[in-house]
Formats: sequence, structure tokens, C-alpha cells
Amino acid sequence: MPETRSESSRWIDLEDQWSAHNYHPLDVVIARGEGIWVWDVEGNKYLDFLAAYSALNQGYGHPRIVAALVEQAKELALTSRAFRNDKFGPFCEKLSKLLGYDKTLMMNTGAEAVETAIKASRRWGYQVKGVPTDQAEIIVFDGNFHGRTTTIVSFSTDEGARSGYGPFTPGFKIAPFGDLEATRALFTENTVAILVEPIQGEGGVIIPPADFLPGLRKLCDERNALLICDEIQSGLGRAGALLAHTLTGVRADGVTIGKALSGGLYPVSAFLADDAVMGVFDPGSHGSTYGGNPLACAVAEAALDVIIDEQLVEKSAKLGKYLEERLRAFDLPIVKEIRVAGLWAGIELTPEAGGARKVSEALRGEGLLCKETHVHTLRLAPPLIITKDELDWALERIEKVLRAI
Ligand code: IF1
Repeated sequence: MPETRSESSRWIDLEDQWSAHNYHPLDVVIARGEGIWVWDVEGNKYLDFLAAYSALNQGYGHPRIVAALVEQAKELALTSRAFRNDKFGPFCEKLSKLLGYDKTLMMNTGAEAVETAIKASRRWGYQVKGVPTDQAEIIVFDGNFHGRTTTIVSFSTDEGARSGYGPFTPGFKIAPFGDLEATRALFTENTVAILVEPIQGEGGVIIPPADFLPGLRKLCDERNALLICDEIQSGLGRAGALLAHTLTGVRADGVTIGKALSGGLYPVSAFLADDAVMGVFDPGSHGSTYGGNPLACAVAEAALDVIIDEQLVEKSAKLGKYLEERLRAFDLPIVKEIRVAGLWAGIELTPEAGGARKVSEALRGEGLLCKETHVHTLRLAPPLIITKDELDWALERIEKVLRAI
């Protein structure tokens, strides 16, 4: 056995020597993925319960998405937006119609989609609402995670994500997540938008009160501001809907999506809004070399087709209810709170449990990969293609490990 251990440590040593230490990953060296399963360099098999933070809602190496990637790569991968191509327009139409907005602006990473939403909101504020130049304010929420650019971490409340990166971008106000009155109190005549995750992922699957998003919608309508929902993690089926915020009967003025938009094959993200907002962009005012390239569009088209054709949204909603039922039946003293939306769960442990990292480590030993967040919360987010039997297999191990803590 010592020989096979050296397999993993060889990779770990290389990573530690040659990569920046900007993560603290589990010491599992994955070599192959298929569906909900991955295999490490030693041949050990694991069920992935993180799904690359919901980028893998369709599972690893989905054949339809891989085929689309391979076929398109042979034809045409990147033209830049200096020219037109035969994939971009049709995909923008598909995505806009699927999510119900007039227009799409394609980017690559989630952070870029969020930056696009921030730029759109500020320009809308100046051009449409009439806010004095450079006075635009955007309300965000504590515990937010919208990416890691210097502007985005400017309004992060996570010291680990923002310390040492100043000077920070002004123009953001932070309200307590879920608190409508505190949000109302932060509004001024210069407020151009509210930027909110319908459910906070990194925060540990934090689900706001049922009246929160409808209340934000009402506030934005009353005070002439845009409601922007960041659905990069909560969207595309994870929370049991194409867009999680619509579960509360609300329609946002702008939406960011990413991650599962490409099924974990290629970085694709987008900002969607109606013409009244998207019209603030004119040629040369925003862009990206790879944004919306033909390969990205082909991959994302297949990724969306898989979500629709395999009814992953419905599956997430239905199996998510079963997941919640099973988790709540654990009834364990070390569990402080269980939060579930679709096939997305946060199990918050009591401080006495000593943190969720050891649970992630113990689960790895049971053949299940997942990740802790904010010290005490175990985050569960399997690919949405998981079957009930596979979910039972995972829940058996999760219960066993939690009972042993
Ligand atoms: C990491 C978690 C963190 C996101 C939402 C925008 C982005 C993300 C709601 C930016 C990205 C990723 C980033 C990754 C870990 C993961 C994550 F929430 F999913 F768990 F960090 F908080 N909006 N979330 O969740 O998208 O630019 O990364 O494509 O940075 O460690 P990106």
C-alpha cells in the first residue's frame, strides 16, 4: 500500500511546489470522472457530492456535451466578436428565450458576468434613472459571494476573500441578508440596483425568509432600482428551478448565470436582461476575447439541452424533497441546522462538533467527496443526474460519519 500512497503524494508535492497556495483542497488526486463518480490516481472511486460547486449539474463527461465540444472544436472555436459566426446568434436566442429575457451578454467566468451586471446597473442608473455621474450605489448582502475580482471582493464580508486587496471599489452598501427593513434603510436616490443571490451558496446554502425576494422586488419597484439575481450557483436546476428566484414568484430585472451553463466542460457565463437595461451597452463599451465564442455556445447549447431533456430541474425538485426528509430524519445533536433547496443542502454543525472539515475528510474515507464551508457547514451538491439509490448510498455514509463524530 505505501507505494500507491506515493502516487498521490507525487501529484500533491508538485502542486504544492509549483502552484500558488490559494486553496486548501482535500488530498485526493482525481484522474477520471464519469457521471457522478470520480477515480483518483490510486484507482479509488468516489461519489462527488460537490459537483465543482454546481458546475457539474449534468455530471462528469456527459456524452452529449463532450460530443458538442469535440465536434465544434473541429469546426470553429474562436472568432472573437470582431466578426460574426454561426453559433452566437442562435445560442443567444435559445438562452434569452429559455430564461425569459430580451437579451443575453455572454462572458466566461461567473465573476465576469457579475461585473457585467454591475456595469449595466451603473450605466442604467446614469442613463435612465438620472443618478449623478459616479454616484451610483448598489445594495448587496452580508455573507455574499459573487466572485473574486477586486471590485467584487470590495463588497465581500469574508475577510479571507478581501483582506489585503485594497483600495476597494466604492459604491456598494451591505445589508443583512434576509432583512427587508435594513435593506430599505440603505436606499437612497442614488441606489441603482440590489445584487443578491436568491440562496447564498458559499454562505452555506442560506435560504432567506419567503417574503425576502418579493420584498426586494417591491422595494426596487417603489424606488426605481434594478433587482439583479446572481444565479451562477443557485440556477439551472440546483435549487429545483431554472432560476431559483422565480420560486418566490419574482422576476429579476437582470440575471447572471454560469457554472452548469457549460456542464463543467468549458467556462461559459452570461448576464441576461431586457432591452431597457441591456440597451446601455453600445459597441466598444464592454466585451471579452472569448465571451460567447462558437465553442462556448456549442457546449452551452448541449449543456442546456441536457438539463431540459433529462428533466434535471424536475429531478432536483423531487429528489431534493427526499434529500431533505432523509437529512431531517438524522436527528443528531451535533447538527445545528439543516437547509435544503432542491438537491442542494447545508448541514450546519454545532460549534462543539469541532468543524465540518473533519467530516469532509472522514467522508472521503467512505468514498464520498464533499466540502465544508464557513468552518461548521457541510455543503452537499451532487450532480442532478444522481438516482435515488445513489443518493441513499451517499446518505448512509453521511449519517454513519455524523453519528461517529
Ligand atoms: C472559488 C461557491 C465560492 C458563485 C456565485 C459568482 C461566482 C461564484 C453565486 C463566481 C463562484 C465558486 C468560486 C470558487 C468556489 C465557488 C464558491 F460559492 F460556489 F462555493 F467561492 F464561494 N456568483 N463560486 O458561487 O464565479 O468567477 O468562479 O466562475 O473561487 O473558490 P467564477
